[in-house]
Amino acid sequence: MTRGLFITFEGTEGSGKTTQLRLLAALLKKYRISHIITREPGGSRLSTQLRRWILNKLDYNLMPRTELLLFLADRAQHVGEVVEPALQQGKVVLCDRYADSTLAYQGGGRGFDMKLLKILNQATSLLKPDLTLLFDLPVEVGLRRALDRGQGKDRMESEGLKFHKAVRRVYLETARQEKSRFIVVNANQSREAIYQEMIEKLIDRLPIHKKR
Ligand code: Z5A
Repeated sequence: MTRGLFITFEGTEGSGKTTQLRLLAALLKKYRISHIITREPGGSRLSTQLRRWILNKLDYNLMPRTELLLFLADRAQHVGEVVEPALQQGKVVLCDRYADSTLAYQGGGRGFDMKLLKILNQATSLLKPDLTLLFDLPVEVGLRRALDRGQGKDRMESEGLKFHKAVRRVYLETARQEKSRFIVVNANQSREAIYQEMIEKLIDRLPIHKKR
C-alpha cells in the first residue's frame, strides 16, 4: 500500500486555518479520498487531557519549559497513536498545527533557542510533513477575528501583540527556509478567496488531480 500524505495547517491566531482544513476535508470526501482530521494539541486520547493543562487559564503559573515539554509530550503520543497509523493505511492526514507551531510559538513567542527546539522536535518525532500550508495575515486582523468569536481568550491568545508578531516572523522565516514543503496562503481575504488560492496552489500535490 502507498504511504499516505501528511499535510499540516499553520498560522497565527485567527488565521482561518481550521476553516480551510474543514473545506479541504469536504473536497477530499467528495472525491472519496480516505483521510483523517486531527490537531495539536489534542489529537490523541491522552492529549485531550494535556490540552486542558496547556491552554486553560490556571490558578498557577505554567513555566515556559513546562509548557514546551507538554506540547512535545502531546506530539509524541499523537504521532504514534494517530498520525503514523493513518499514513501507513495510505490516508491523507490533515493536521491542525504541528512541529512548526513549536518553532513559532516557543521559539518566536517565548524566545527558546531555535537550534534546541529543532533538536527537541526531532527527538519527539522524525515525521516531517509532506506539505505545510501557512495561512498568513497581519496579527491584528487575526486577533480581531478570534475576539469576535466571543469565546474568551485562552492562555496563548492572552499574550500581547509583540508575542504574536514574533510568532508570525518565525513562521515566514521557516517558510522561506523550506520552500518545497511550505505553501504560503494570503489569509487576509474572504473565506472563499482563501479557499480558491489554497486549492490553486495545492491541487497538483493532492491525489485528487489524478481523479479529475
Ligand atoms: N501551540 C504552541 O504554542 N506550540 C505548539 O507546539 C502547538 C501549539 C502545537 C492551540 O490553540 C494553541 O497552542 C495555539 C498555538 C499553541 N495558540 N494560539 N494562539 P487552539 O487549538 O485552541 O487554536 P488555534 O490553533 O490557535 O486556532 P485559532 O487561531 O483559534 O483559529 P484558526 O484555526 O486560525 O481559525 P478558524 O477557527 O478557522 O477561524 C477563527 C475565526 O475567524 C472563526 O470565528 C472563523 O469563523 C473566522 N474566520 C475564518 N476565516 C475568516 C475569514 N477569511 N474572514 C473573516 N473571518 C474568518
